[in-house]
Amino acid sequence: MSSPPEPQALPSAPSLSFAEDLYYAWLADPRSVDGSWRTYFEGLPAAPGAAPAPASFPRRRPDGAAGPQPSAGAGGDAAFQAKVDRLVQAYREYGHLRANLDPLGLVRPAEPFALDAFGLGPADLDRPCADADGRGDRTLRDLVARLEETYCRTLGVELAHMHDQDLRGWLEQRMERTRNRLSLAPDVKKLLLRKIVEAESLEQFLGTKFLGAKRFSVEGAEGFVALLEFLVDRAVGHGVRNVVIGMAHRGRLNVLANVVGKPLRQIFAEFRDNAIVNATGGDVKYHLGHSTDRETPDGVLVHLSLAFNPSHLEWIDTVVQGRVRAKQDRYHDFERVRSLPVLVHGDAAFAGQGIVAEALNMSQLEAYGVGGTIHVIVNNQVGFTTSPRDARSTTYCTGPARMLQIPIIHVNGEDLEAVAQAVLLAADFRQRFHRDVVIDLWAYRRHGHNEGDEPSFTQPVMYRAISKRPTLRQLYAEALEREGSVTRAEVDAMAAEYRARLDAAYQASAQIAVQPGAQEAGGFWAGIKGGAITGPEPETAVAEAVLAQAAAGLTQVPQGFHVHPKLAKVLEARAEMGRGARPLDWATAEALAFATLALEGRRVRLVGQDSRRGTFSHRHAVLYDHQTGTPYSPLAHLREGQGAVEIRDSLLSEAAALGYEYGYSLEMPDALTLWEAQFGDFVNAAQVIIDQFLSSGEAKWNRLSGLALLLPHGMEGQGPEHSSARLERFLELSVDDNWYVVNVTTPAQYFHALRRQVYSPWRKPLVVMSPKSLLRHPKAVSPLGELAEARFRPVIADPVADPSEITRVVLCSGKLYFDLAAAREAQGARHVALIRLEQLYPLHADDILDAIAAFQPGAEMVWAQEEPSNMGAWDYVDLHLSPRLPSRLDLVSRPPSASPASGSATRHKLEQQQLVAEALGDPVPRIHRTDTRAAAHEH
Ligand SMILES: Cc1ncc(C[n+]2csc(CCOP(=O)(O)OP(=O)(O)O)c2C)c(N)n1
Ligand SMILES: [Mg+2]
Repeated sequence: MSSPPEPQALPSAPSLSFAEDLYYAWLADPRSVDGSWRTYFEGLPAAPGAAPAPASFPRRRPDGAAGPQPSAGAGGDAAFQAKVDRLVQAYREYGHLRANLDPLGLVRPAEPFALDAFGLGPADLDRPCADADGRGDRTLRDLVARLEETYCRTLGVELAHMHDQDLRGWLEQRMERTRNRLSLAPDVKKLLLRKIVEAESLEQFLGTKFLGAKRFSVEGAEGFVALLEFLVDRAVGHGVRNVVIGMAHRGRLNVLANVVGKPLRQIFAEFRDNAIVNATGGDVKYHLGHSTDRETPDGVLVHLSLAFNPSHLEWIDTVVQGRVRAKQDRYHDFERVRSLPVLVHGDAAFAGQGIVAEALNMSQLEAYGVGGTIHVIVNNQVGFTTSPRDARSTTYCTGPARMLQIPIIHVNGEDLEAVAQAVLLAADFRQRFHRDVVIDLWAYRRHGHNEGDEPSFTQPVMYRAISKRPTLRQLYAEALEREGSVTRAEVDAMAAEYRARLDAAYQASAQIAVQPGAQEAGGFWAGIKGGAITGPEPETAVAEAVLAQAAAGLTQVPQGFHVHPKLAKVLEARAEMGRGARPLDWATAEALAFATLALEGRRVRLVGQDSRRGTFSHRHAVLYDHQTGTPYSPLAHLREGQGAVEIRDSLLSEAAALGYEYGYSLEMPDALTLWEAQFGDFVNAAQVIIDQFLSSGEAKWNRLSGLALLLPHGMEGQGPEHSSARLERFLELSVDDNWYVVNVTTPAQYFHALRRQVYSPWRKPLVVMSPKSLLRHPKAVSPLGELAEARFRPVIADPVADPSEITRVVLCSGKLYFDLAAAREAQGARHVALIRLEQLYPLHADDILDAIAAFQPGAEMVWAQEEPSNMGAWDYVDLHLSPRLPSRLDLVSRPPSASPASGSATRHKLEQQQLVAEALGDPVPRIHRTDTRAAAHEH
């Protein structure tokens, strides 16, 4: 099938949108375009003397005027042409419903369009007409044939949801001019066949050598492996040099072996389970990732990574996107065209998991753009045992993607030329428009969900059809043989050659031990490590002169920038703090942490809900011109050549947003990456990212992240959902130095904790129970000197005047300290010492013991927390610290509760007063029971 001839060569090689703009300018006034373009447009095959036929919908025009009205076609009959235009539009919008997509033939295409529904009849077929693009087919019959081929063969493209006419027009032109078909050269066909042979052979080999082992075979969708290979090739042709792939279980081993190039012997060793007992637990083979540099046939090097991922379907999506963003930032890929995220989805997962919609919604946001993600859905028309009718309410599994101005390309996975066209369209669209694109590859699943599963219990009809279906390798090899592109002997040789590789690798695999993927070393990873954290706290102090420079920068705005009158005072106060004229508050210490890192050339990225201003209106890291609304961030303009500082508001998501920053941090071990929750309470909307990635990523995959989580935490009478970041859950997951959990009490401590993320050799996530009331608490301040001299202190001892007076030691953490200190002062309770556990994990028990060593051995010991006894740090402290203390540790807390806090501010106050009094040993009558340990045990 050849494409229609071009009318004549374009005068130069412009971008299509430029040409389109010129075209509309020419329509409005032919003299407005220069001579060669005028000649070109005049030569377009429209009716002589008439303007070229218009699009069947009003296109966006440069001057904003309405599009041209339906005009006479070649036959000079405007009414007829209008009917033709409607027919064209129907093909464009609904043609995909008629495409033959299901290789099993069980999902039938819709009925052909009836000409009479458009007021047309058979007699019209031989009438001359113009198509909607003004390029002209000779007759309606020609036009219909072209539209049938374009939209209704084995490729169906959804674009009716696209109202951006520039994008849509480009797609329509691309598809209609090529009839949506790519004629493949014989060597490309052979390459695709080779991939299919490899895909099938690997699965069959695994199936026989490791009988009954789960491998989540790609069989039934082998075309996917060819698709991915072709996609990488096409992307490289567009200048892409980094491809990061995120995908679930199905076909993963095949992608690892046959696309990403993980050595087969390593994969077989994992099947043999030659595990060596190592410190970390590792992961199952079909979750492991791999990276490699591959050379394309043209000699171009491309870096391919398949991300490690958990079972949780779709939760890898934004992790991959965050990684790609970081690569783009690091390599100054400002157009975001040299690194490409490819996300591979299952049909049930794409339709079902809400994080997909979150990820799609992020795609055009400045904070998150990656220049477009290419999504590929391996649509085997079933999810475990669940049929599409029970898995989604949308026509296609791609329903959620219709929210974007992007094409959704449905393709029959057994027609490899259509698959190749789908890839071409997708890659070209992404590179040109920097938007996502979706390929829905229709296929089937030859076996059950896994290889031990019986699929005919639930899908008997489908599996009868599958059992009769020849494999894609058979079908494609036969087709190529028939057309003479390949001989039977060549196919046999391909298979034999690959089989020999499989056999050799299998032999070699017996001697290989399985180890978790090695963490990267060298380059920006040099000196960075995982594992046990040892030694003293790293140097994080900053010379006063640098602090002064940083502080001065924080308050600078460009000439003519109108600072909000109220913020002018805030900036002035910050300047004073920077000069040491008044103590530092929380926001200024944070800004100084960011600024000093930036001055030292480090990158800082903070994204969270309303983080630019700060939920509690304390940060003001980005200022808005009071007259124009233009944003300006002094942090980003401290000096030439500083590290980039990017502080952005996130979309209203926790799951996708946190996953994204985690991904970013994986690629930026030399930067400070932070994510902030609105209130810490909402972080549980991202629990999967915490459980599956942050806490366990090092143990499972040896992947290191230094992401900092800012989770506003603390009881201030704001109710059950504005009080608790669920400290207890983080502590429950704390083991093997997998992260830091802090609940610090001073701005200086916060400053050092943030800088430690970059200057410690250990790269670990940091969970900050960040404060709300302390942001403005007059006592929660630090002298500038604490930034210039000290370093992070996991424990803050109490420098009481006379240690021998102490009969009661209260251990606490976070903001409660200030309530206790105020009450102690008010009561003149000189017998009470307050020791602050600034870092709960890793717990520095020795420092705590040092802090109490000076006191009398028989002193009472209390753990005081604001949280109910079944929450907060109590269980953790009791388990890990109590056994090491010289005397019994008692608990003072709120009583156990299903909800973190009361809805009544009054009750909160009463509870807090009682709690504080009891912590200090004041035997006040209580409204509630306080022997909460006993109470907890009674239940
Ligand atoms: C978040 C999540 N929920 C449930 C599961 C269990 N699960 C594993 S595979 C699967 C079906 C997936 O179907 P689909 O997305 O169509 O992929 P396929 O297996 O068909 O390739 C389910 C429900 C999971 N892995 N992740
Ligand atoms: Mg499926």
